[in-house]
Amino acid sequence: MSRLTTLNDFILLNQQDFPFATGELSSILNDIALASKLIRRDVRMAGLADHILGAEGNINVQGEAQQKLDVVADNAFINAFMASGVVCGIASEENDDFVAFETVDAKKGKYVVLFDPLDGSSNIDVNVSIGTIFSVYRRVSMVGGPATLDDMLQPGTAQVAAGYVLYGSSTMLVYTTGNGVNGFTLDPSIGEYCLSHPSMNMPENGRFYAMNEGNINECDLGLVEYIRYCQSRENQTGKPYSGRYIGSLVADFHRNLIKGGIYIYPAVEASPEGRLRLLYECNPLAFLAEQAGGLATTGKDRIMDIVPSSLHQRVPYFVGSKIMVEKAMSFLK
Ligand code: FBP
Repeated sequence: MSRLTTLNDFILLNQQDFPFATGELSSILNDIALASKLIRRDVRMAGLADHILGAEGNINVQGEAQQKLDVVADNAFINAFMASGVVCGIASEENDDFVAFETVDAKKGKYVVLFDPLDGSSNIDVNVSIGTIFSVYRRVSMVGGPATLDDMLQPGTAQVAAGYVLYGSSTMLVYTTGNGVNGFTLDPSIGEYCLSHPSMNMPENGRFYAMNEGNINECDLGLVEYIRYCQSRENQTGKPYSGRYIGSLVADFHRNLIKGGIYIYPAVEASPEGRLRLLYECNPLAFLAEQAGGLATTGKDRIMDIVPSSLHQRVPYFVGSKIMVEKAMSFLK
């Protein structure tokens, strides 16, 4: 039987691929793995432990009712990064402002991490797959000083690593450092993430489309036409595509990464700029999509070229198989 490749093995084996290889990025990836194991433990206990299910009682900067698990997950990641000594600051969906870590060690950190600690919050209480999304940048501010807003507001093209954790029937960590995309499955019996999906490639075309069609009457006419095309026999399969919308971006993205497909969250009346957040939802998955041969756009522009203007800015999002995203954009044109 071939030897299992653990996440740590893989990181060390591939460290030389990373231009600034000093082991610091490796420790950030290991911190993410550790925090995700703590969250997985709570996710699995969700129905049995009072401190996990339901609303926390606060409204976050997004105007959404914070779920207890949102806060548990947020704290798990902040604690992991604060203790690392290589991360000088973070920004997350659950915090109004970015957080610059105060300790002397942390200020020496060369990286910032932006993350959505718990994606798919509306699915927590109904036992549907949820996830964590993360994006890592080298700071642009002076090492030794506090992290700044400029460190957070970098275009997606400046990401040095990005990925997600999917808490589903199994727990998976999928990430890129700009040298392809690899997936690791957590083996609970040994508590290790093991390489299960090496060199992931998103099929160029697919037959799954994911969109909240409850918004269809508020969409751009071109998009309505594209959804009709997906439901027609005109597409490359000669059969209607299958609609698959889990309502957890990470889970929908993961399916499309493996089987091919498109995920769409357009600008709608309720969210004129779109619903999804550029910095810690769209940019990290765009980096993965492009590294796996897919595309990520606003319907017009490449997501990773956008120069961010605010921490929680939203954008319309079209991500998935190259041919499907190009087709959707042709309808929007
Ligand atoms: P959260 O990070 O707050 O969960 O928001 C993102 C998200 O839940 C995505 O995971 C999902 O695809 C989308 O919003 C669902 O939105 P809607 O309920 O409007 O379809």
